[in-house]
Amino acid sequence: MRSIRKISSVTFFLALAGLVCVPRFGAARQPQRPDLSALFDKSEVMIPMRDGVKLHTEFYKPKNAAARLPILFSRTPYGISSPDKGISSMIYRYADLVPEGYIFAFQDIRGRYGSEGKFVMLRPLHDPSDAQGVDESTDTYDAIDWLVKNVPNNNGRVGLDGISYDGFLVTMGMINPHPALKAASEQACMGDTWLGDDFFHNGAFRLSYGFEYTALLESSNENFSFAFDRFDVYDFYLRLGALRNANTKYFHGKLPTWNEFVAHPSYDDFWKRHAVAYGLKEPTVPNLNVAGWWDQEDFYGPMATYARLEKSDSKHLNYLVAGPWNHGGWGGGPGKSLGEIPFGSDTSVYFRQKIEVPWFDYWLKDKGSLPLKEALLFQTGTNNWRQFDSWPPREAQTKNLYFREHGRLSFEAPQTDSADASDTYVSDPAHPVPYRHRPIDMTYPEDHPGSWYTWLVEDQRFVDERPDVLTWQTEELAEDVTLAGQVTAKLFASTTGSDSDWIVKLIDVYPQQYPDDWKLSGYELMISDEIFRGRYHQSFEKPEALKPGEVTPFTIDLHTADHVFKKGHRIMVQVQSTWFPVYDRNPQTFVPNIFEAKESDYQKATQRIYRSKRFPSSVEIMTLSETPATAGS
Ligand code: PG9
Repeated sequence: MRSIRKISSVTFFLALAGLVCVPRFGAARQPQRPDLSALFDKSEVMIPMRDGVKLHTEFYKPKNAAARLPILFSRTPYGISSPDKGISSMIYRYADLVPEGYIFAFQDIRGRYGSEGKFVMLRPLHDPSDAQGVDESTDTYDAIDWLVKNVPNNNGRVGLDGISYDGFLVTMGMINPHPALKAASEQACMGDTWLGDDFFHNGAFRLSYGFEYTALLESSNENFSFAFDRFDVYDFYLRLGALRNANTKYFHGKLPTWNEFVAHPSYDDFWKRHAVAYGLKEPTVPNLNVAGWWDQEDFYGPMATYARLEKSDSKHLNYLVAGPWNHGGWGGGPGKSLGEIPFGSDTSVYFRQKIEVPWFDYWLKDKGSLPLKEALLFQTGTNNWRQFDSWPPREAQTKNLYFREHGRLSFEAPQTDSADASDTYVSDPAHPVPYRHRPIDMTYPEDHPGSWYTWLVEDQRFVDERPDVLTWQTEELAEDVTLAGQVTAKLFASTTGSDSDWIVKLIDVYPQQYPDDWKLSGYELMISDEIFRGRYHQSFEKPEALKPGEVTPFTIDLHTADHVFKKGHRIMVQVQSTWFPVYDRNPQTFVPNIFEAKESDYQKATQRIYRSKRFPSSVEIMTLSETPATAGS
């Protein structure tokens, strides 16, 4: 395929582990790190699966280990081997576990890098009536079976750990698990790529992510990077025009996942079978779900997986940690800040040393005690770790922040029904609102630190002045407001078009004078956010046109948050209809399939957000007056 070039896989893990400044798939600057190779004996094997396909695996045994040791196992599509054939860089992700005494095993999944077989993106579970069927669950089972039988001096216990795609593989490994699997930690697994993770959110297509990630994984059996003809991809995607041009101009029908996007724009069985909820009915092994509050890729997944398993967690196997991180930010580096936002302590080090190490030591080595009771969350705004018995907290109260006249946001509902109790803007697909400030570089740049990793904490002032972004905000708060739990937008809106996107952002506005950190003066920090594609207001399965001019209620899940809006700050809500190019542009004219829309379908529309007694648009938040116990720092 033209327009793509091959790049090294090794940076993915280094970047995830915060060991290099150029993240994910870019060319690595050599990290400063201890050389762990002298500590291990490396073995490289091809492990046969039940259908005869062999998967490339490396395992690392500590030299001269006196006791039998557990195996920490991680599977990945991103390539396990170092280019120099030395020690796998994946081991540096687990540097804090090394002194504890673990055997580390890493595996290339089916069809990727050194493994045989065919790669299938987020391969769903096989049809149970097919006795020969394979999937990531059976592959994990077969690999664990081989490892416990063949790796010398193992203690018969295996832990599974992984972030993102590797976290999805952990979750699949928990379905019909091997008896030797004694502990798992799914971290930022994608729970549902149509409802809330990488590819779609509430039916809105993640254009730049879907485009670049599909090219990355499906152009070859190794990572490839789409070669853009310009730095600012906002401009690239705008020139791409209608979505159907992606295949016409670039992919030519050769990328299976892109073709699936086109074939399955709505929430049909294809997406449901890919969602982890499909196969994961109850907890099977102790599992630590890990999420980052500002994860730009997979925040929905770990929170939904935790919530789902919690419903049947009678044996107390299901746990949750959420911290102030971007995607995988806990896996390396200190985690002392994200973008401009400081957290007062090394939150990622705390996670690795005080939570992850004790977690695996407890289950795999009978050592110590569990580092958390149920849910351990980092409260942003106050920068504290806090323990919860349940998440969301049962004792939280619901309050609504109502959109009011003159851009005010208030806990008091509107009392009148005047005809003009609404605010309006024109949404123009030809001039979409950028989701981060321009120039917008590609998702995983190779040669410079990209801004994808921190866009969720960018100062939202960069769109404040746009006429197509509406803003409501409170007065300066007279006392702290503790948000703990669910955030839900309840919009009453109309459009002159017949389809529309609604984006809602809940923002913490810092005081205009902020001597603690002057560069944060007046900063607008997003706490919760989400998009909703209007055509799905009745059903995610069956899209329906909106009736032009008709007031329609939209309920948008903005997920959970644990945040204190401090005294002297303000709470702000913004609403807009484009967030480009991370999301494609809604044509604003209803068409059966947006992937097949024509250029002429993309039309301006006038949007109206109501704020009357009858149509009281608001953001509902869960608040706490009591502060649960602080856990540490
Ligand atoms: N978020 C990545 C992903 C994208 C799409 C599917 C699966 C995973 C990742 O970081 O692995």
